[in-house]
Amino acid sequence: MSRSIVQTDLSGPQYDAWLSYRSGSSTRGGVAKHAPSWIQHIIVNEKHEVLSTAVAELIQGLENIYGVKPTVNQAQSAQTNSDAAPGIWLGTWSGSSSVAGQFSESERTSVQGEGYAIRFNEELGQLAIGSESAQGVLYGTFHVLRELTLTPESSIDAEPLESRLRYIAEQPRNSLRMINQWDNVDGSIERGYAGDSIFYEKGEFTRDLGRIRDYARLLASTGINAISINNVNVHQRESLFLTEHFLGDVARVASEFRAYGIQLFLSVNYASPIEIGGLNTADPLDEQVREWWNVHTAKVYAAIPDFGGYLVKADSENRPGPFTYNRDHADGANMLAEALRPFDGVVIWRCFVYNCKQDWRDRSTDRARAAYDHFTPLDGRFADNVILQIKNGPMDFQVREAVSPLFGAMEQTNQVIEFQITQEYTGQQRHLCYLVPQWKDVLDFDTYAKGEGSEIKNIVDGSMFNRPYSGFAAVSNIGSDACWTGHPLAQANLYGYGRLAWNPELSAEEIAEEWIRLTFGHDEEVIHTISAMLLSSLDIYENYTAPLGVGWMVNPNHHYGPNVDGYEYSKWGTYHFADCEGIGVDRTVRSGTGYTSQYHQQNTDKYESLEQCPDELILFFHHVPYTHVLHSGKTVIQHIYDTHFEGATQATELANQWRSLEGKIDASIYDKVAALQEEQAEHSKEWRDMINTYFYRKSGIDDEQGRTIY
Ligand code: GCV
Repeated sequence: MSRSIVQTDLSGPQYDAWLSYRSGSSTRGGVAKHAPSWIQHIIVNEKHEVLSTAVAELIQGLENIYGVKPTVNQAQSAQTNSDAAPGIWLGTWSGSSSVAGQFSESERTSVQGEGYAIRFNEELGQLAIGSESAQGVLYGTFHVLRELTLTPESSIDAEPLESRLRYIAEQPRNSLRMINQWDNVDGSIERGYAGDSIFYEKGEFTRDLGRIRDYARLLASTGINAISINNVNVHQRESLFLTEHFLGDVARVASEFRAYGIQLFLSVNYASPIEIGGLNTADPLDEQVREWWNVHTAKVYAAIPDFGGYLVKADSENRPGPFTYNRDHADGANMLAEALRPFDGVVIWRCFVYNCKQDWRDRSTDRARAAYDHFTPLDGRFADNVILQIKNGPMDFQVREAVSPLFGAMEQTNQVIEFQITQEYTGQQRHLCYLVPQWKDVLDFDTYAKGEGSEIKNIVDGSMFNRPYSGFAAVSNIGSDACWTGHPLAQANLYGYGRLAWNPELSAEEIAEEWIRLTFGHDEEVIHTISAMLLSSLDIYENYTAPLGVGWMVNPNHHYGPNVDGYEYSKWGTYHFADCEGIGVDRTVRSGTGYTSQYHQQNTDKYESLEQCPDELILFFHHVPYTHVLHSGKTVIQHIYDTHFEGATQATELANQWRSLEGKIDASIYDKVAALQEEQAEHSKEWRDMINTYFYRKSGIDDEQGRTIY
């Protein structure tokens, strides 16, 4: 039976993902006898769409976990429910005195907005889930369901469930927790590796809103509260999303997400006034252009009163932008901000702006420098409702690159960090690559913007510079595939992203274990094996692909598979500069592009110095001979050989680890992952051999261990 609330053809554990709740029930024989009495009644005394969602989720979850369908007393006056009645009480502070009464005033004020508090009152047999907002109640509800699923049968006796729920209070660390879809209206997904779009088909919006709603519940269960539903590369037809032609469809999708507390955004084409408005300019200072945006924005809000705002990719990779009119990005963003302000909307303006028509002979232009050079001079000029969206690194979502120096460089500007959940450069959901450890490294990076302790997580949560808007955005990895993400274990990245956006202090290990238990249950061997696979996967992928932070080395356009010189002589600015003497990009101030100076002093010093630069980024910052000795004691060339042999061996081990779980995992998931791990093991050998042979021929230096290099 599908766990989905709405009817859909898709069903089963792949589709249900971490919301199957079957891990709780599968360990129970005679489920109902373990159901505590308080789960049998749900009491809610307010009418609110999101509270109704919370109730529906509770019913579905409890039924799956305990085999008992709770009764619901909904939207009745408080008098008809005795305040002493046992059950699960849901409500907001202002709407439900019964729920509010379970918490002290200081407990209530300690959780604001989307934060929530949970209390189990043993005497009354009541579980109260309360918040200032309906969204908060929904998040609290998902927390309770998670807790119920995460409590294995064996530990229920040891630690009663009720004591785990005695008092919980959570507050999201980031106000914006956003997903970006790169879906096109023709049904394709730019950099999508899990089937077609669930939003569009053949130039129109899908009629299958059920699948969209199921996506909304997955996202909301991890704490996501915003989504942009179309590709940042906005083509002609998607530009029409702002018009009557499509606004009804956009509004229908918005209402699916609204039910789960998720606000809808659109990516917009900067040149819309020309492309669909009939004007001959998109100059941000032109009165007609400004008026065009004002009028169209008002129409969007007429259709969707709680619309979030616009996401914009401008002057980037051949997309139009204010540069055409000799205006800067503050002029462009502020024009849209003005149109959105009356409705409390925001502009999310991407900083992925660089010269994509470079010449490899030109050693002074450095793509890594571009975002900082373009945007830092504009600090203080952006309207309050503009947020800059900055990729985690200065290049483009490589398996290893430095962190963007823009974080901490613009004290008067709202910033969100952009991650890529879709695995464009990290194996395209054909290879296993759990990305949470990479994101953690970035978030924990100390920028020194205000001295020691100025980690990126404290900048993007808005606290360091006291910014009104802050948070996370990430490119989604889902599509129409039955398991959503192509590789079933890639669900862990979507789950992990949401959990980290809510609480960046969670560890990669904690998130992995939580996801495994929710998805696969509590068998210790399953948990141990999958956890080991996930946690080693990023290093393994790095081992057999581009070495030491230099990046790329992929086939052009589709970006899958090895091609060392694939981008070396092209215009994209993604060079490794390998010759017979050495390899790497000199980004030092002393002799290179000067990129290292974009960091605060402590980091500039670290990266500028060959001695201090960490091994894993040495080729990102320095051009060195193959005989350069790393901190590890190995030469660069020997490191390349060793990691590539090791990486391919490790990829084979991943396949073996998975095979050891046969019979312990749902067969459809088992088979799918087994096939993918075999493929990864094969493809890692191709990477190994292409890279090793290339550098053997370039350097003429033998492998110390005399292994086969073709
Ligand atoms: C949506 C990279 C990707 C593009 C993507 C771009 C971006 O260049 O290859 O597909 O475009 O990043 O982030 O805008």
